[in-house]
Amino acid sequence: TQGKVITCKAAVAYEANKPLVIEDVEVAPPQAGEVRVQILFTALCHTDAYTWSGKDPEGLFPCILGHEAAGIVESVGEGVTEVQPGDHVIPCYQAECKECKFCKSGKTNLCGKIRGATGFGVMMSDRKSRFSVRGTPIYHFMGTSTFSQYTVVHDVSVAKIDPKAPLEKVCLLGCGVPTGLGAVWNTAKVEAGSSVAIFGLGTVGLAVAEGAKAAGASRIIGVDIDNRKLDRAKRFGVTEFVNPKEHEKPIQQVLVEMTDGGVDYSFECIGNVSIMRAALECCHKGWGTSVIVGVAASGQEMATRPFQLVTGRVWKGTAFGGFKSRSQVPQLVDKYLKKEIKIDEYITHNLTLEEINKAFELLHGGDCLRCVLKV
Ligand code: NAD
Ligand code: AHE
Ligand code: ZN
Repeated sequence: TQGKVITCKAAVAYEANKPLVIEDVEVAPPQAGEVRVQILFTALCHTDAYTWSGKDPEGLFPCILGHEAAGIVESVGEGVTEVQPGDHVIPCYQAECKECKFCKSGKTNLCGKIRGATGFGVMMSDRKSRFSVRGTPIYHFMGTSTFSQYTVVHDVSVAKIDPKAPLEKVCLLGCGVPTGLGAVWNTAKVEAGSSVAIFGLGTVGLAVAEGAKAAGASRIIGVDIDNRKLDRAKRFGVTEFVNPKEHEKPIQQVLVEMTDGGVDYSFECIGNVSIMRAALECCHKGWGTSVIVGVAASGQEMATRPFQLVTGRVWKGTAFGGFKSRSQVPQLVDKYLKKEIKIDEYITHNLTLEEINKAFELLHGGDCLRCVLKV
């Protein structure tokens, strides 16, 4: 297949909110600096649903969504040295080139090398797509497009992992689990003995709880409007549960009263701008730090009294939990193999690529954390 167009199955999003269509898609060979990957397993993340909803300013249609996956390198383009056919890999929507000013800064995991192309659904070299259906180009998504049996990614967007790792599990290390763990370990840098509040107990919020427990947090307060989240959250380290619907007072006031002035760290894992405000305002005066993880729709803006920051609270955000993707995803795979981090516990459903529309329905159902599709 090397150097040839591959025809395979992929789920194409033709329009916002219209069911995805399983199509025979042509996938062009990788050009210089690109890698063609056979995707074996992909999960769905709420960010896929967000872009599909039409609210993402970078959402382009028709496209192939998907960014939490694992697979095997099928072929590589000219000049690619770090992976070769047969390598087991996780595509990384946050690239790491190790050369750009972002990568060299030591201050961020964001990479600038190809971000200018991925937001436009194309590859960097010729600003074209490698996907087409009956001659019509189909846009890439987040530089990954994993809802396809084969995809083409930039070489700076692929992490080579231990071939012993089960791909049907470690696909989750493409997004949600690292995002939550890293928000705690890299972005907030939670210390032992800290109090933590987590708004939203989906996969990302539960991974925050897991990370906070590992960091030795003394109180881990889960906040969710769905009481069914409670039992599960305890298994991930949540020590107390608050449902804002069961309180008359604003939720920030409830938390401030519970914690003698506020929590040391809070995490917004929903994507709701009024909860982002609550998450900041439930932090302790003088030092409390709030981390925004949730993605809010186009046009949404946050507000708070500047006095909240003047009096020492800190507002931060995180992408992929601050992990440098190519360097650190393989380390997370090793941690899973050593049973130091959970993955299996986040997988509540397993389906096939053909059943992807059902998988999106499950994602909105409340019981589902991650649904892994066999591609
Ligand atoms: P999810 O939908 O599974 O979890 C959200 C949780 O929030 C649910 O349990 C829901 O019941 C709860 N919730 C909804 N409204 C609420 C409210 N008003 N108050 C309290 N709880 C409420 O989603 P997820 O997959 O865990 O992702 C969470 C968010 O993180 C999404 O916005 C996603 O796009 C974003 N995300 C960001 C990054 C990043 O790098 N920054 C990475 C992955 C996901
Ligand atoms: N196009 C979206 C961007 C949404 C966003 O912030 N994405 C996160 C990852 S979410 C993964 O589930 C991210 O990494 N952002 C940094 C980046 O470079 O995109 C919008 O709303 O504009
Ligand atoms: Zn995601």
